[in-house]
Amino acid sequence: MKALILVDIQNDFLPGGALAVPGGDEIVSLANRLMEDFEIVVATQDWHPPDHGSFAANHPGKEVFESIDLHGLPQTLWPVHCVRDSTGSEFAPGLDVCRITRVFQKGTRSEVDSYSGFHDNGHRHSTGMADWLREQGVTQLTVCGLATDYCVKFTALDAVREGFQVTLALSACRGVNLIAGDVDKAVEEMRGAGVEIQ
Ligand code: VGL
Ligand code: ZN
Repeated sequence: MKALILVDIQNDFLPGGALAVPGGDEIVSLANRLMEDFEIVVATQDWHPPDHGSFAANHPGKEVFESIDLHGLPQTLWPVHCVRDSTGSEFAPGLDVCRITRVFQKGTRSEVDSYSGFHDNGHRHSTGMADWLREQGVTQLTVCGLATDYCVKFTALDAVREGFQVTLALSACRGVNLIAGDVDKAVEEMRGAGVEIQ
């Protein structure tokens, strides 16, 4: 059984959003088309409390995109984004949400960020997504969404670690490219880990 994972296709990651990913809106129609090929579609949502440790605003004197140590883990500081239950955290307009079988929310604990849809960045807490997928008999996963160099990458890498056969639908992904070349590096990292790049 195969499943599609839609990673963080949320308002704040679209142009005009708090943490806009260039071209993020372009993948909505592509994701809708992909969903037609899958019986099981799971979606992740970045879902932060207002006091989340990844927000620069919660670290007086620190700037957006600076890197800090957050309880022992390196953390890039982001603009306030995807605050739970806010407009910014809602799925992108036009996304065919009625085709989504299950939603998994991540980044819900203030003290640790979660780029992957499976685990937090410290690999201490699971979202339950891997077990749920296995319960459905899923062995193959296709991943698409935002952002290629953060949440898509870490979700795909964790999926491999969890034992799934993983394909990246690259045309239905967009990245942040904080540093030029980040997206290409992320794709090569995924390929090196055994992700099939499509
Ligand atoms: C993401 C940075 C911070 C993502 C989420 O969805 O890729 N990036 N939070
Ligand atoms: Zn986030």
